[in-house]
Amino acid sequence: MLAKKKLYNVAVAGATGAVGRKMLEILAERDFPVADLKVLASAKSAGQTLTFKGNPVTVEELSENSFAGVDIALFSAGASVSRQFAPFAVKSGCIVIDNSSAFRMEPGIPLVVPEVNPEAIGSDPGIIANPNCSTIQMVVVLKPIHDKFKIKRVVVSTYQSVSGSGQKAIEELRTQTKNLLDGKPSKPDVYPHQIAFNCLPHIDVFLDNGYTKEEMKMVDETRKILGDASIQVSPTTVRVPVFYSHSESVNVETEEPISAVDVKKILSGQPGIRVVDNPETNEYPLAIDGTGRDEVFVGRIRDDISCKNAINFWVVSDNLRKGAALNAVQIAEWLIQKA
Ligand code: NAP
Ligand code: 12T
Repeated sequence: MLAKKKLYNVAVAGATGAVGRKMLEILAERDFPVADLKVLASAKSAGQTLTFKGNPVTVEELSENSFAGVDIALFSAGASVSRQFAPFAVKSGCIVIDNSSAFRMEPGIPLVVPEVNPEAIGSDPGIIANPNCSTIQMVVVLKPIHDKFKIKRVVVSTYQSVSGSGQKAIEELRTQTKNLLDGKPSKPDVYPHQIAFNCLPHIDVFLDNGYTKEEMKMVDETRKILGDASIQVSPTTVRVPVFYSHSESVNVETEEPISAVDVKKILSGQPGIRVVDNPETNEYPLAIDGTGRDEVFVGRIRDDISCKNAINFWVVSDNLRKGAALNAVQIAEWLIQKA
């Protein structure tokens, strides 16, 4: 376990990326007790300057020797980088909080959303995995429902923003939109098709069962986080031309009788959740309202008219914050609180 200290040495691997930059921002805004901060990225960024609490920090190339003296390492440089370097970080005695999909489903590696299953961290973690962004915002809402009504089946469709696929994708939506509005052609690069003015039912790679890897992450990670392999999950993950925040339409069928009225009540008091559900005044969660906020927003909570013991809802959260950087920093906060 982490030794108790006043201040901790922290490293961010992938610090120049969309998630890494957000990690620096959130560490600063929550006043995480940082002694020394190492910002790590690929060789091409070494020497660049990032800002932390108003001070310049120089990017270093990530290497096997980056972690000497580091207490906590936040990784968000992709799965292959995590696979290559996280073991060296652990060997140097630091705790790794990994944002990639590399270790999430490994038995013995905790997969953690602090509002849902902080106990999974245990007493001696080496690597702690941060779940996929789409899974995080869904399980924050599913957990109190599961505890009370026991979930049998979840059918979910996602409306995922381009920031989920990184800095280059944000740029692609911006330039493609501008070019097309200016009547100029614009070739897709990050995505296999035009993303501006379009919806792509394809996130991550296709698997043999016809689902995408992003969809199967939602299936497997939901079961692992909620600790119940019997929960049936059928996702369709869709990329939409939105810059920040993912939205999801979720249908949940439960063992016990459930009603929208009960669910609204139960969700209202939960940490990390904000119910926004006033159809009479056109109030429901919106991607543009969720952006820059920490909570998971839920609305359109209603009984499923087609099925007994089932409800529908709409859930929105900032994928770079709760879906990635904020959740990772909250895990780090849990560690130092327990140290
Ligand atoms: P991004 O904007 O493309 O940033 C990628 C980062 O990784 C950059 O800092 C990049 O450094 C660094 N990097 C790439 N190859 C590297 C290497 N060989 N050695 C060292 N650093 C390297 O992507 P992003 O959106 O921030 O996502 C980063 C990763 O976080 C993703 O691949 C994914 O695994 C994870 N992620 C997780 C969630 C989640 O759901 N929890 C959400 C989004 C992303 P340079 O600038 O030097 O290239
Ligand atoms: N393909 O961390 O493209 O597993 O939005 C997160 C986001 C993978 C992940 C995306 C992805 C992850 C995306």
